[in-house]
Amino acid sequence: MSRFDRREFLGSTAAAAGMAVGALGAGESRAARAEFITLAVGKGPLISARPYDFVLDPGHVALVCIDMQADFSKPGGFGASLGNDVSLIAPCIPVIAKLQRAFREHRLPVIHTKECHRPDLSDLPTSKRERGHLKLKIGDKGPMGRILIDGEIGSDIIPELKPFPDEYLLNKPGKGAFYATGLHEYLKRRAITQLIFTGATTEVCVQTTMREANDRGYDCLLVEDGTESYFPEFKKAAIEMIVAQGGIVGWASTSEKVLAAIDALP
Ligand code: C5J
Repeated sequence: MSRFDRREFLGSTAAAAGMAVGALGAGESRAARAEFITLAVGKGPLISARPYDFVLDPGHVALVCIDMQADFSKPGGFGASLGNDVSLIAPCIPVIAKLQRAFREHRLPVIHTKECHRPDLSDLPTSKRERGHLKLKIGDKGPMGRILIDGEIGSDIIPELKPFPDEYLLNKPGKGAFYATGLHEYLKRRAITQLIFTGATTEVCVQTTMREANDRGYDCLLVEDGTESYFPEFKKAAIEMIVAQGGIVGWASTSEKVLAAIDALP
C-alpha cells in the first residue's frame, strides 16, 4: 500500500478520524483531508521498540492472540503429533493473559485466532493432511478429540486465555490469519490499523500473519515474551527477520514496554 493509499485506507475507515474530518471545511481537497486524518490519528504513547519507537494509536489498535489452543500447547494435540515439546509454549501464556487484561481494562479490542478445520475436512488441503507422515493426522481422533478440528477440545483456546463473548474469534485453515478468513474486512470496518501480536508459534502462524498484515498496510508489533516456538532459535531468528532492514515486517518489544504504554492511556 503506498503512502497515499494508506492515508486513503485510514481515511475510509477511521471512525475517530471522521470527527476530525468534520472539522475541515467542505472545500478541502481529498489530499488535505487525508493528511489531517494522518495527523489526527497518529498520536499516542510511545512503545520503546526495535528498530525504533512505536507510536501507539489507542483508537486504532488491537491485540492479536494467535492460536493459543490446546492443540499447540498441551500434550496429545497437533503440536505433539508433530514431535514437538509443547511445554515450550507455556512461558507466553501468563504474558498474554496480562496483555489481554490491560487491553480489556482500556476497552481496546482483543482478537483471537484458531488454526482448525471443518469436521468434514472440506477446508483441509490434502497436502496439509499428508505432510510429515504422522501417526496422528489432522482429523484423526486423539486424546483431546479429533486433531485440529473445530469444536473439539484440542482446537479450543486454552482456558487461561479464553476469549470474552464479545471478542472476535476467527477460525483459520492456514497458517496466516488473513487467508480464507474475514479478518481484513473486520479490521477495516473497525478502523484498526495497528496490530500487537502474541501467540504460537512465532515463526509459523505468528510470523506468517504478521507478514500478511504488513502487506495489507497494518503496523505490526510483536511482543517478544508474548510468543513462543518449539524451536527457541527459530523464535530468535524470526524476531530478527521482522525488525531488520528498518522494520521490514514490523516492530518488536516486550510486554513490559507495551503495558507501560497502555497504562499511560487515560
Ligand atoms: C503450526 C501455528 N506451527 N499455529 N501452527 O503449525 O504456528
